[in-house]
Amino acid sequence: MADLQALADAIINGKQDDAKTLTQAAIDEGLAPKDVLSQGLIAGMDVVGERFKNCEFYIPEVLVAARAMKAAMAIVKPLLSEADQESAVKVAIGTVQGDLHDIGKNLVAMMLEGAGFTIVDLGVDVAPEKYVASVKEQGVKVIGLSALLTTTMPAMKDTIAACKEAGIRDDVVIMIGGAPVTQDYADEIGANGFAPDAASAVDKIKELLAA
Ligand code: B1M
Repeated sequence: MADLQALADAIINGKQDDAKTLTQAAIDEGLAPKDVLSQGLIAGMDVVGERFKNCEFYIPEVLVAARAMKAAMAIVKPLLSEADQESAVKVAIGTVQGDLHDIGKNLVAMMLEGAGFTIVDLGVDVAPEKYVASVKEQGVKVIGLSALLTTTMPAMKDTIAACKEAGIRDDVVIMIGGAPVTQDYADEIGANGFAPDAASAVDKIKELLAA
């Protein structure tokens, strides 16, 4: 019988081959792909996020877990119905204009993907208009802004201003983060939320979407 707990454990322990084998076995046994995703893969990444938040896991453990998740996702994703795929909230994430740091941004993107969100990765040095276009053209519901330089933090404010100017500010949740960023800064520039690390970013976005 398909063992979704073993699949979750394979994700937690970053065992890529086991994750792929157990995912394929569950699918071959006739389990619904969305159950394999939610009760196996996402359940595993939830534990990874929790351990990262509690400092029981560090960045390397998160990266290998995310890699295992990605490998297993490649099996499940094509099998998800269109309805399942469309119901996943789209998050556009990028490092703001002028800033090339992407390690933290990628970690946040991986954790969000692990939590079941669909990620539109806009990359680094992202101009405000690109975020706006992702909302208008790709149905993005959450914008995630990452900045690692004090000199590029104002680009977060500019992006929020661009969203207002384009008339889409009320249609999106805007999340910010990065080493120099604080909750006070989020309040000051009118972002919806701030998170200090990747695992908290997942919790915060869920909280903001539920509000
Ligand atoms: Co740069 N750099 N760097 N750098 N770099 C810092 C940030 C710096 C603090 C180093 C220092 O001086 N001590 C300093 C900034 C000073 C400041 O502004 N106060 C600095 C500088 C000055 C520069 C340059 C200007 C150096 C130069 O050229 N003179 C230059 C700028 C280039 C540019 O961006 N235009 C530069 C370049 C680089 C490299 C290219 C060499 C490289 C980046 C490689 C890459 O990212 N692909 C680099 C690196 C690696 C660093 C340090 C060493 C590490 C950053 C990192 O990846 N941390 C950094 C010093 C340090 O932090 N010790 C430094 C690990 C990562 C997992 O953490 O990104 O904070 P972090 O992400 C966390 C959280 O912040 C949060 O979750 C993540 C995971 O838990 N988070 C979010 C991040 N984004 C989030 C978004 C969210 C929510 C949470 O919601 C959307």
